Amino acid sequence: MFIGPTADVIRLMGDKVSAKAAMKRAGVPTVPGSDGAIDEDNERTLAAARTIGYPVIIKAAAGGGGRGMRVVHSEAALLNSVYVTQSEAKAAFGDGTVYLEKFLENPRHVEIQVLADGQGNAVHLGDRDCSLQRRHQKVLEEAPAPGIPEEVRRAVAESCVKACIDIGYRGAGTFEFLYENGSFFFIEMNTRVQVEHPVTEMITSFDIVREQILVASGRPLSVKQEDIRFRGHSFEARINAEDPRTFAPCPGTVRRFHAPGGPGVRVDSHLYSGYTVPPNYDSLIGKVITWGEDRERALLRMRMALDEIVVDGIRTNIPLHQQLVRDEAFMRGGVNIHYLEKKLKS
Ligand code: MV4
Repeated sequence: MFIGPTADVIRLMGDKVSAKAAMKRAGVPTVPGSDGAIDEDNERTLAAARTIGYPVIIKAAAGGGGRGMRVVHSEAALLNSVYVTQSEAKAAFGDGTVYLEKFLENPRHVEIQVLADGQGNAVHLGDRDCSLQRRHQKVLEEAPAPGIPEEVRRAVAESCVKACIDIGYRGAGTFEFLYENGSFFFIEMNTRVQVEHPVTEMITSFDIVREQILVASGRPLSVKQEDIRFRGHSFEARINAEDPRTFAPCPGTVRRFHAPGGPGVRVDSHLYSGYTVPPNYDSLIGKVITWGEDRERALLRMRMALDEIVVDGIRTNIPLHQQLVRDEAFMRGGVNIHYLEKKLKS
């Protein structure tokens, strides 16, 4: 049996144009854009971009995760960029459909976790901030997203719940948003459990994977929104087998592995002393997750956990994490999606 959302909904969300349209209809705030695919009518395309205002971003409907996108700063460059993006999309995804959006210059990546049973019931499990990323790979995530007004937070989460019911969603899902100047803008929906789900489990004490399996087997959701209580703060450091300078994957044999422990520390990993990291897969080899009564305490625990963890014999990004948890801007909270790459360049 397939455990997850229905095939029609997976297809719907895989097409970013129809996903966005469905979310907009349901009342989820979306990025201002072309409201549909770009067609052959160049005057219409130019008019759409003029209405949106430059800079605009051209995105492939079949893209996602940072593939098939192009930023345009002036009308003079628009039509050629549309053509190039369509050609690349056709070659990469077999679908040349593209659409336009206002390009947000310095947003944060904030996402909402949902669970739905496809029987008219849906809940949200709050938000996560995944802005610390490099080349569209998330590095260090947290929940809740810091510094968001509670009213704004609640409104966007409730819009996601409504959208789940409207589209008949079943399973665990994530609504991805850009957050800039106090507003949320939907960009994509992920129809699966994501790597960073543990930070949500830590602040809700709710087992997302268990519930996903239950709703997939036809059970109604086991909880109502008012049963879900949010407590404290959580961080997740993704541990990668990679060169700390070049970020090239570094498979090999782990000589010594020691997992950090203690209250508020969770480690999700298959590592053991003597384990060989094969070269065939993603470089993610573990996740260090911490919880605290507040952000500062969760971060202190992460600092201690990263000082305690031992992964000898292969190169990892642990030194990067040790730097990040002492970074002043990160400690203040709320850095944007460009922060890590800028910091790495300097
Ligand atoms: C954007 C954007 C700015 N404005 N859309 C990149 C991956 C894909 N999921 C959407 N992405 C972006 N869409 C508009 N209208 C900036 C990005 C983006 C980004 C988004 C989330 C996390 C990291 C990112 C890194 C670069 C660009």
